[in-house]
Amino acid sequence: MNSLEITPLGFAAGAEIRGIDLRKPLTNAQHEEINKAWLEHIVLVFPEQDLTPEEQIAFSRRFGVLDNHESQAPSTLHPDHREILVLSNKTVGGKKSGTYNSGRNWHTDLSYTSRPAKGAILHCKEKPPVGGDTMWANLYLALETLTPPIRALLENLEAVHDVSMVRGIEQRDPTVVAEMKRRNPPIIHPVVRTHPETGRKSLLVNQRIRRFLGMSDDESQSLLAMLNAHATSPEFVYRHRWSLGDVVMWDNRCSCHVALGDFDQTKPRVMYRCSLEGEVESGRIAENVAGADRESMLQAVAAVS
Ligand SMILES: O=C(O)CCC(=O)C(=O)O
Ligand SMILES: [Fe+2]
Repeated sequence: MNSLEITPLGFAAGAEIRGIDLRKPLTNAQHEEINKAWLEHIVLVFPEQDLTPEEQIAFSRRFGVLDNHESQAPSTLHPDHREILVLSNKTVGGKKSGTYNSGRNWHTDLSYTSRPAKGAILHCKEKPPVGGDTMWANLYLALETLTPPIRALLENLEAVHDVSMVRGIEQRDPTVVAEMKRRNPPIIHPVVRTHPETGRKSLLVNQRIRRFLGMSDDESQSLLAMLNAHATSPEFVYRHRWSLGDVVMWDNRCSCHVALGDFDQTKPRVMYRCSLEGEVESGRIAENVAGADRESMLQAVAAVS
Protein backbone atom coordinates (compact mmCIF):
# COMPACT_ATOMS: atom_id res chain seq x y z
CA MET A 1 0.00 0.00 0.00
CA ASN A 2 1.30 3.47 -0.89
CA SER A 3 1.85 5.71 2.05
CA LEU A 4 0.92 9.38 1.94
CA GLU A 5 3.21 12.14 0.70
CA ILE A 6 3.42 14.58 3.58
CA THR A 7 5.30 17.84 2.95
CA PRO A 8 5.63 20.54 5.60
CA LEU A 9 4.43 23.96 4.42
CA GLY A 10 5.69 26.01 7.34
CA PHE A 11 7.86 25.74 10.43
CA ALA A 12 5.13 26.61 12.92
CA ALA A 13 2.24 24.81 11.24
CA GLY A 14 0.94 23.42 7.98
CA ALA A 15 1.63 20.33 5.90
CA GLU A 16 0.38 19.28 2.50
CA ILE A 17 -0.82 15.76 1.94
CA ARG A 18 -0.91 14.24 -1.52
CA GLY A 19 -1.32 10.70 -2.74
CA ILE A 20 -4.83 10.25 -1.42
CA ASP A 21 -8.32 10.53 -2.87
CA LEU A 22 -10.61 11.70 -0.08
CA ARG A 23 -13.71 10.55 -1.96
CA LYS A 24 -12.80 7.01 -0.92
CA PRO A 25 -13.24 5.79 2.65
CA LEU A 26 -10.01 6.01 4.64
CA THR A 27 -8.31 2.79 5.60
CA ASN A 28 -7.36 2.52 9.26
CA ALA A 29 -3.70 2.93 8.29
CA GLN A 30 -4.46 6.14 6.36
CA HIS A 31 -6.57 7.46 9.20
CA GLU A 32 -3.78 6.82 11.66
CA GLU A 33 -1.18 8.45 9.45
CA ILE A 34 -3.33 11.53 8.89
CA ASN A 35 -4.14 11.86 12.58
CA LYS A 36 -0.45 11.64 13.45
CA ALA A 37 0.38 14.34 10.88
CA TRP A 38 -2.51 16.47 12.17
CA LEU A 39 -1.19 16.36 15.73
CA GLU A 40 2.27 17.30 14.49
CA HIS A 41 1.44 19.99 11.92
CA ILE A 42 -1.89 21.38 13.27
CA VAL A 43 -3.10 22.40 9.79
CA LEU A 44 -3.31 19.83 6.98
CA VAL A 45 -3.92 20.77 3.35
CA PHE A 46 -5.23 18.21 0.85
CA PRO A 47 -5.02 19.87 -2.57
CA GLU A 48 -7.11 19.08 -5.64
CA GLN A 49 -10.00 17.26 -4.00
CA ASP A 50 -13.54 17.34 -5.34
CA LEU A 51 -15.89 16.10 -2.66
CA THR A 52 -19.64 15.87 -2.55
CA PRO A 53 -21.17 16.97 0.76
CA GLU A 54 -21.64 13.29 1.65
CA GLU A 55 -17.96 12.56 0.99
CA GLN A 56 -16.80 15.56 2.99
CA ILE A 57 -19.03 14.48 5.88
CA ALA A 58 -17.78 10.87 5.75
CA PHE A 59 -14.13 12.00 5.77
CA SER A 60 -14.68 14.51 8.58
CA ARG A 61 -16.56 12.02 10.73
CA ARG A 62 -13.44 9.86 10.98
CA PHE A 63 -11.85 12.56 13.13
CA GLY A 64 -14.57 13.22 15.66
CA VAL A 65 -18.22 13.87 16.37
CA LEU A 66 -19.72 16.24 13.82
CA ASP A 67 -21.43 19.35 15.04
CA ASN A 68 -25.01 19.70 13.75
CA HIS A 69 -24.59 23.46 14.00
CA GLU A 70 -27.56 23.99 16.31
CA SER A 71 -25.91 27.23 17.39
CA GLN A 72 -25.88 28.64 13.86
CA ALA A 73 -28.60 30.42 11.92
CA PRO A 74 -30.48 27.81 9.81
CA SER A 75 -29.99 29.94 6.68
CA THR A 76 -26.22 29.37 6.92
CA LEU A 77 -26.46 25.57 6.72
CA HIS A 78 -26.38 23.41 3.61
CA PRO A 79 -30.06 22.84 2.69
CA ASP A 80 -29.73 19.03 2.68
CA HIS A 81 -26.92 18.46 5.20
CA ARG A 82 -26.90 20.33 8.47
CA GLU A 83 -23.41 18.96 9.17
CA ILE A 84 -22.21 21.45 6.55
CA LEU A 85 -22.02 25.11 7.36
CA VAL A 86 -21.73 27.25 4.24
CA LEU A 87 -19.26 30.11 4.59
CA SER A 88 -20.23 32.41 1.79
CA ASN A 89 -20.25 36.08 0.90
CA LYS A 90 -23.02 35.65 -1.68
CA THR A 91 -26.42 37.18 -1.14
CA VAL A 92 -29.24 34.83 -0.14
CA GLY A 93 -32.76 36.01 -1.00
CA GLY A 94 -31.52 39.58 -1.48
CA LYS A 95 -29.77 39.57 1.92
CA LYS A 96 -26.12 39.19 2.83
CA SER A 97 -25.34 35.65 3.92
CA GLY A 98 -25.06 35.24 7.70
CA THR A 99 -21.45 34.10 7.25
CA TYR A 100 -20.21 36.79 4.86
CA ASN A 101 -17.75 38.16 7.42
CA SER A 102 -17.07 35.08 9.59
CA GLY A 103 -13.73 34.68 11.31
CA ARG A 104 -12.38 38.19 10.83
CA ASN A 105 -10.45 38.42 14.09
CA TRP A 106 -8.05 35.94 15.64
CA HIS A 107 -10.07 33.25 17.36
CA THR A 108 -10.27 29.66 18.47
CA ASP A 109 -13.57 28.24 17.27
CA LEU A 110 -16.29 28.30 19.93
CA SER A 111 -14.02 29.54 22.72
CA TYR A 112 -17.05 31.64 23.70
CA THR A 113 -18.76 28.37 24.69
CA SER A 114 -17.86 25.96 27.48
CA ARG A 115 -16.69 23.38 24.91
CA PRO A 116 -14.47 24.86 22.19
CA ALA A 117 -14.42 22.85 18.95
CA LYS A 118 -11.95 20.01 18.39
CA GLY A 119 -11.29 21.14 14.84
CA ALA A 120 -12.84 21.80 11.47
CA ILE A 121 -12.57 20.74 7.85
CA LEU A 122 -13.03 23.35 5.12
CA HIS A 123 -13.48 22.59 1.43
CA CYS A 124 -12.86 25.45 -0.98
CA LYS A 125 -15.72 25.67 -3.51
CA GLU A 126 -15.33 29.18 -4.91
CA LYS A 127 -12.64 31.76 -4.41
CA PRO A 128 -11.77 35.29 -5.42
CA PRO A 129 -8.89 35.71 -7.88
CA VAL A 130 -6.64 37.12 -5.15
CA GLY A 131 -6.82 37.34 -1.37
CA GLY A 132 -9.25 35.74 1.06
CA ASP A 133 -6.38 33.82 2.72
CA THR A 134 -6.68 32.18 6.13
CA MET A 135 -3.95 32.25 8.79
CA TRP A 136 -3.38 29.89 11.72
CA ALA A 137 -1.14 30.43 14.74
CA ASN A 138 0.56 27.64 16.67
CA LEU A 139 -0.37 28.25 20.31
CA TYR A 140 1.99 25.59 21.68
CA LEU A 141 4.93 27.61 20.40
CA ALA A 142 3.31 30.79 21.66
CA LEU A 143 3.29 29.42 25.21
CA GLU A 144 6.65 27.67 25.08
CA THR A 145 8.49 30.80 23.96
CA LEU A 146 7.29 33.00 26.82
CA THR A 147 9.77 33.68 29.60
CA PRO A 148 9.41 31.88 32.96
CA PRO A 149 8.06 34.94 34.86
CA ILE A 150 5.24 35.45 32.35
CA ARG A 151 4.49 31.72 32.25
CA ALA A 152 4.25 31.73 36.03
CA LEU A 153 1.77 34.60 35.84
CA LEU A 154 -0.35 32.71 33.30
CA GLU A 155 -0.29 29.31 34.97
CA ASN A 156 -3.41 29.92 37.07
CA LEU A 157 -4.91 32.78 35.12
CA GLU A 158 -8.42 32.59 33.64
CA ALA A 159 -9.97 34.65 30.85
CA VAL A 160 -13.50 35.67 29.92
CA HIS A 161 -14.37 34.83 26.30
CA ASP A 162 -17.28 36.78 24.91
CA VAL A 163 -19.26 36.24 21.70
CA SER A 164 -19.89 39.97 21.41
CA MET A 165 -16.15 40.39 20.68
CA VAL A 166 -16.60 38.60 17.34
CA ARG A 167 -15.43 41.18 14.84
CA GLY A 168 -18.20 42.50 12.60
CA ILE A 169 -20.97 40.85 14.63
CA GLU A 170 -22.85 44.15 14.83
CA GLN A 171 -23.17 44.19 11.04
CA ARG A 172 -25.05 40.89 11.04
CA ASP A 173 -28.81 40.39 11.30
CA PRO A 174 -29.75 41.91 14.71
CA THR A 175 -32.23 39.17 15.62
CA VAL A 176 -29.67 36.44 14.89
CA VAL A 177 -27.04 38.33 16.89
CA ALA A 178 -29.37 38.88 19.85
CA GLU A 179 -30.15 35.16 19.89
CA MET A 180 -26.43 34.26 19.69
CA LYS A 181 -25.68 36.52 22.65
CA ARG A 182 -28.62 35.16 24.63
CA ARG A 183 -27.45 31.60 24.01
CA ASN A 184 -23.80 32.37 24.71
CA PRO A 185 -23.18 34.19 27.97
CA PRO A 186 -19.52 35.08 28.63
CA ILE A 187 -17.45 31.98 29.45
CA ILE A 188 -14.35 31.55 31.57
CA HIS A 189 -11.46 29.36 30.38
CA PRO A 190 -7.98 28.83 31.77
CA VAL A 191 -5.33 30.70 29.77
CA VAL A 192 -3.10 27.62 29.67
CA ARG A 193 -4.73 24.46 28.37
CA THR A 194 -3.56 20.92 27.83
CA HIS A 195 -4.16 19.11 24.56
CA PRO A 196 -6.11 15.90 25.27
CA GLU A 197 -4.11 13.81 22.76
CA THR A 198 -0.59 15.24 22.80
CA GLY A 199 -0.56 16.26 26.47
CA ARG A 200 1.24 19.45 25.42
CA LYS A 201 0.24 22.80 26.89
CA SER A 202 -0.78 25.78 24.79
CA LEU A 203 -1.82 29.38 25.25
CA LEU A 204 -5.55 29.98 24.86
CA VAL A 205 -5.61 33.65 23.99
CA ASN A 206 -7.27 35.45 21.12
CA GLN A 207 -9.15 38.59 20.17
CA ARG A 208 -12.45 37.36 21.60
CA ILE A 209 -11.27 37.65 25.19
CA ARG A 210 -12.96 40.43 27.12
CA ARG A 211 -10.72 40.39 30.19
CA PHE A 212 -8.74 38.32 32.66
CA LEU A 213 -10.35 37.33 35.94
CA GLY A 214 -9.47 39.43 38.96
CA MET A 215 -7.56 42.06 36.97
CA SER A 216 -8.41 45.68 36.39
CA ASP A 217 -9.40 46.72 32.86
CA ASP A 218 -6.04 48.40 32.33
CA GLU A 219 -4.13 45.34 33.44
CA SER A 220 -6.29 43.03 31.33
CA GLN A 221 -6.02 45.12 28.17
CA SER A 222 -2.25 45.56 28.40
CA LEU A 223 -1.58 41.91 29.10
CA LEU A 224 -4.01 40.78 26.41
CA ALA A 225 -2.46 43.06 23.79
CA MET A 226 1.00 41.72 24.64
CA LEU A 227 -0.11 38.07 24.54
CA ASN A 228 -2.10 38.42 21.32
CA ALA A 229 0.76 40.21 19.58
CA HIS A 230 3.13 37.49 20.73
CA ALA A 231 0.84 34.55 19.86
CA THR A 232 0.12 35.78 16.34
CA SER A 233 3.60 36.98 15.46
CA PRO A 234 4.70 35.80 12.01
CA GLU A 235 7.05 33.08 13.25
CA PHE A 236 4.14 31.17 14.76
CA VAL A 237 1.82 31.58 11.78
CA TYR A 238 0.99 29.55 8.68
CA ARG A 239 -0.83 31.52 5.98
CA HIS A 240 -2.87 29.54 3.50
CA ARG A 241 -3.49 30.86 0.02
CA TRP A 242 -6.51 28.91 -1.16
CA SER A 243 -6.90 26.97 -4.41
CA LEU A 244 -10.19 25.57 -5.60
CA GLY A 245 -10.68 22.05 -4.29
CA ASP A 246 -8.43 22.42 -1.24
CA VAL A 247 -9.54 20.53 1.84
CA VAL A 248 -7.97 22.01 4.96
CA MET A 249 -8.38 20.55 8.43
CA TRP A 250 -7.10 22.18 11.58
CA ASP A 251 -6.65 21.24 15.18
CA ASN A 252 -8.54 23.87 17.18
CA ARG A 253 -7.15 22.55 20.49
CA CYS A 254 -3.79 24.24 20.09
CA SER A 255 -4.31 27.01 17.52
CA CYS A 256 -6.19 30.14 16.62
CA HIS A 257 -6.99 31.47 13.17
CA VAL A 258 -8.27 34.43 11.21
CA ALA A 259 -10.02 34.67 7.83
CA LEU A 260 -8.74 37.74 6.01
CA GLY A 261 -11.17 40.11 4.35
CA ASP A 262 -8.48 41.25 1.89
CA PHE A 263 -10.40 40.56 -1.30
CA ASP A 264 -12.88 42.05 -3.71
CA GLN A 265 -16.19 41.46 -1.94
CA THR A 266 -18.07 41.42 -5.24
CA LYS A 267 -16.25 38.16 -6.06
CA PRO A 268 -17.64 34.99 -4.50
CA ARG A 269 -15.79 33.12 -1.78
CA VAL A 270 -17.50 29.90 -0.70
CA MET A 271 -16.28 27.24 1.71
CA TYR A 272 -18.12 24.15 2.92
CA ARG A 273 -17.28 23.47 6.51
CA CYS A 274 -17.66 20.44 8.78
CA SER A 275 -17.03 21.13 12.46
CA LEU A 276 -15.80 18.66 15.07
CA GLU A 277 -17.35 18.95 18.50
CA GLY A 278 -15.04 19.59 21.42
CA GLU A 279 -14.26 16.55 23.55
CA VAL A 280 -14.06 18.27 26.91
CA GLU A 281 -16.07 20.84 28.80
CA SER A 282 -13.36 23.25 29.88
CA GLY A 283 -15.26 26.45 30.52
CA ARG A 284 -17.80 27.80 32.96
CA ILE A 285 -20.25 30.66 32.79
CA ALA A 286 -18.89 33.98 34.03
CA GLU A 287 -21.43 35.08 36.62
CA ASN A 288 -19.80 38.43 37.21
CA VAL A 289 -17.58 39.85 34.51
CA ALA A 290 -16.88 43.11 36.28
CA GLY A 291 -13.27 44.08 36.85
CA ALA A 292 -11.22 43.77 39.99
CA ASP A 293 -13.35 44.42 43.05
CA ARG A 294 -13.17 47.64 45.04
CA GLU A 295 -11.04 46.12 47.75
CA SER A 296 -8.35 44.94 45.37
CA MET A 297 -8.44 48.29 43.53
CA LEU A 298 -7.87 50.09 46.85
CA GLN A 299 -5.02 47.73 47.62
CA ALA A 300 -3.57 48.46 44.20
CA VAL A 301 -3.77 52.21 44.83
CA ALA A 302 -2.19 51.69 48.23
CA ALA A 303 0.59 49.69 46.63
CA VAL A 304 1.53 52.44 44.17
CA SER A 305 1.09 55.43 46.46
O1 LIG B 1 -13.37 31.38 5.94
C1 LIG B 1 -12.33 30.96 6.46
O2 LIG B 1 -11.26 30.91 5.87
C2 LIG B 1 -12.36 30.46 7.89
C3 LIG B 1 -13.50 31.01 8.67
C4 LIG B 1 -13.48 30.52 10.08
O3 LIG B 1 -13.08 31.19 10.99
C5 LIG B 1 -13.94 29.16 10.35
O4 LIG B 1 -14.39 28.45 9.45
O5 LIG B 1 -13.83 28.76 11.52
FE1 LIG C 1 -13.11 30.02 12.84
